Parts: sequence; C-alpha cells; structure tokens
Amino acid sequence: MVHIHWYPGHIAKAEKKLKELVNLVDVVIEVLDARIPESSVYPDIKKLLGEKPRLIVLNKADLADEENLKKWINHYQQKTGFPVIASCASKNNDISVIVNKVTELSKPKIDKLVAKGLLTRPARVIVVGMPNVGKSSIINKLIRKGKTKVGAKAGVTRQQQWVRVNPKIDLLDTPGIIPLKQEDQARAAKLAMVNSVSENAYENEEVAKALLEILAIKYPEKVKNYYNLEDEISVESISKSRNWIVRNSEPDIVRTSVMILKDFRDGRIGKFILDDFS
Ligand SMILES: Nc1nc2c(ncn2[C@@H]2O[C@H](COP(=O)(O)OP(=O)(O)OP(=O)(O)O)[C@@H](O)[C@H]2O)c(=O)[nH]1
Ligand SMILES: [Mg+2]
Repeated sequence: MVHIHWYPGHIAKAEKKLKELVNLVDVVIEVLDARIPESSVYPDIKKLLGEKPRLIVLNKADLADEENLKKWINHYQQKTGFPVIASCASKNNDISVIVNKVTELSKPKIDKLVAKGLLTRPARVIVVGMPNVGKSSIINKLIRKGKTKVGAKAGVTRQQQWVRVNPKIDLLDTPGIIPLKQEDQARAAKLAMVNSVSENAYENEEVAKALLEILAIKYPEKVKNYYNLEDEISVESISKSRNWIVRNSEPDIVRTSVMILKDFRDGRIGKFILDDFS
C-alpha cells in the first residue's frame, strides 16, 4: 500500500489563494494529466469554480494511450458539458484551439456586459491544475502568441500581471496551483507516479510497485517487451533482468524502482492511461 503524506495547513492556504485568483476571471483553463484524466482532477473543483465556464485540457497527450484518450475526451465532454481537448508541449497547433474555445466560452459573459450598457473588454482567463501537469508550458505558449504585457488591472484586489493574448483574451500570468489534496490513496499514488507529488511525500519503492501492478493489468505486453521479461512483472524481476544485484545476490530494489518511475515518466515503456472510467 502506498502512503502519500499531505500537509493540511498548506492545503487550506492554497485553496484560499486559488479561490481569489479564480474570482478574477471569466474562464478557467483546467489542465489535467492525460495519463491520469480522473486522478488529476481536483476533488472540489465544482465547489471552487461554481458555474464558471471551463476548458478542460488533457495535457501530456504525447505520453498517453491515444485510443483510450479519445474515449476520455468524449466521456468528459458528456459528463461536464464543457469542451475538452488534448494537448502537448511539443506541438503548437493546439494553442489556436485553446484560443478559439476560450473565446467561445467567454462570449455569453462579454455579451451580457455589453447588454448592460458596459464597454466590451477582453475575456479574463486563468490556467489551473495540479503541480507539474504543464500549466506553465501552456501559459508560455499562449504568451508567445500574444507577447504584449498589459499592466496590473485596476479594480482587482491583488495586483496581478496580465498578458494580452489577442484583442479578446487577457491571460493571468500566474498559474493557479491546485492544492494536493487527495484523500483517496489510490488516486494519490497515481499523482505520485506522474510526478505531481513532492518526492518527500512517498517512497519510490512503494510507488514503483503500485505502478507495475496497474501496468501488469492494463498493458502487460508493453512492460514485458520493454524490460525483456519472461512472465512475472515486478520490481524484482526487472531488477534481475537488468542484472541490478546488490550484496548477497539480492535485487537492487531501490535503484530499480527509481529507474522504473523515470522510464514511465519519460514515456520509454510506452504510452499509457492509468485511470479507469468510474
Ligand atoms: N512529455 C511532455 N512533457 C510535458 C508536457 N507539458 C509539460 N511537460 C513537462 O512537464 C514538466 C512540468 O511542466 P510545467 O509546464 O512546468 O508544469 P506546471 O504545471 O507549470 O508545474 P508547476 O508550476 O510545478 O505546478 C516540465 O518538465 C515540462 O517540460 C507535455 O505535453 N508532454
Ligand atoms: Mg508552473
């Protein structure tokens, strides 16, 4: 069993800060890790965002099982009613899709302002997500598209840096980092597998073992091929196949666990999705 240690005090603070940021915007870009489309969702996202329009971005799609990802995209579109897209840092064409979807999502709000007799203005947007899912990569791509920084806005409580992506979109230049609260330990373990959890919060050996247990059920052939395994998929068998042995002919579990996690995170073993539809 994997144990992930959270820090409740930090979580309460992070939640408050995130709420403040979300209050400044019209549209939220929610970034999830495509390898764990369910486990990278913030459990309290509905409470946090209310009815605020949301674009769901399944990032790191280059590391995810493509066929399965399509199913997840449909699933989330139906479940949430919001647009859902896949993206990855190495491609630039997904940025125009993000820009178009965000413009569409903000239109009702902007139209409402105009209907009230107010001046039209660009939609205000923030990118939120769990640690390490790729928020900064997406922000940077959007900013490169826009380039012009606009000053801190008047009338907001905190001085924030906004960037004009185009005449219709202002982006908050700070990612909203979702606090790492996850009471469900199985989901928390998956967050650790994709490197979304600080390394101090878990043991590599436990997380690597749990990862192999999932892969052995969902993608056994890929793991066997990559590590040249005959039959059994385990940290021990991989350690032996690599000939990583310590004193007394014991498999080097520590070193092998670190390697397995790195191989998985770098996409070397294959493209995977670890979650199941719930
Ligand atoms: N393979 C792959 N790696 C990605 C992708 N997007 C981001 N990364 C990598 O993932 C790591 C984290 O990306 P960031 O953009 O810094 O993520 P973040 O959400 O801003 O992270 P925090 O600010 O720490 O919460 C970096 O090493 C990126 O290079 C992607 O689409 N595919
Ligand atoms: Mg970042």
